[in-house]
Amino acid sequence: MTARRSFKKDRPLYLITDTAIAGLSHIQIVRLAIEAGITTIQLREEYLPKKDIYKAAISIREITKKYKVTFIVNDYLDIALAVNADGVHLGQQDMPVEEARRIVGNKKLIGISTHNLDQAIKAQESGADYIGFGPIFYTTTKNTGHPKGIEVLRKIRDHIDIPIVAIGGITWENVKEVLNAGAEAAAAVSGILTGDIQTNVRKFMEALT
Ligand code: 3NM
Repeated sequence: MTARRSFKKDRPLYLITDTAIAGLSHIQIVRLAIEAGITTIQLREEYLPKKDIYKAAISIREITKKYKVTFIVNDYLDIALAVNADGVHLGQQDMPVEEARRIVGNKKLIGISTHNLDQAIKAQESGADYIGFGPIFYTTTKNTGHPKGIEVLRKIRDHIDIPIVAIGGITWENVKEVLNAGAEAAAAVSGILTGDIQTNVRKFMEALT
């Protein structure tokens, strides 16, 4: 039995923060999303100095702990450890999962972004707790290649056992489709952060019930 926290089976929605899209700070985004019922949050920040990312992570840890929301830090394993986040999310260009595991041990989640079947299989073999897989649909938020679509998601599901977090162009209108195709959770940036965050989270939640 592992102490690592997995995705909530009930309404598994994974928000990735983006201050430019939201026009709000990370902590403002997180507060609104938690009030509306989000279950997992990833702090993703590509531009701020690390000390500011660390400060944001401290505040997010405080509030996610209070509301029992899973908190994952993108890219920065040291920040995830320093603030005692629930996990870290790595990219294909980051340190290998095995090395991250050696550092964080078994009590933290390690997720890794994947974009094809080979990467997904390798992620599982390397001991990742979950994969991000995408982009499922068209997205302008990050360039991670052409959309893979639902059929490829099903294929990935058939080949691996660890949880899949589907990502890329996911909205409250198509979220059910990706969960029906075998993803354990859906991750969204613009689908939650464009417009009214709380209305969007609630629409996602309704779609997932
Ligand atoms: N990773 P939106 S797609 C951060 O394919 C990220 O691994 C992706 O943003 C991947 O929900 C993506 O606005 C951006 O489409 C997702």
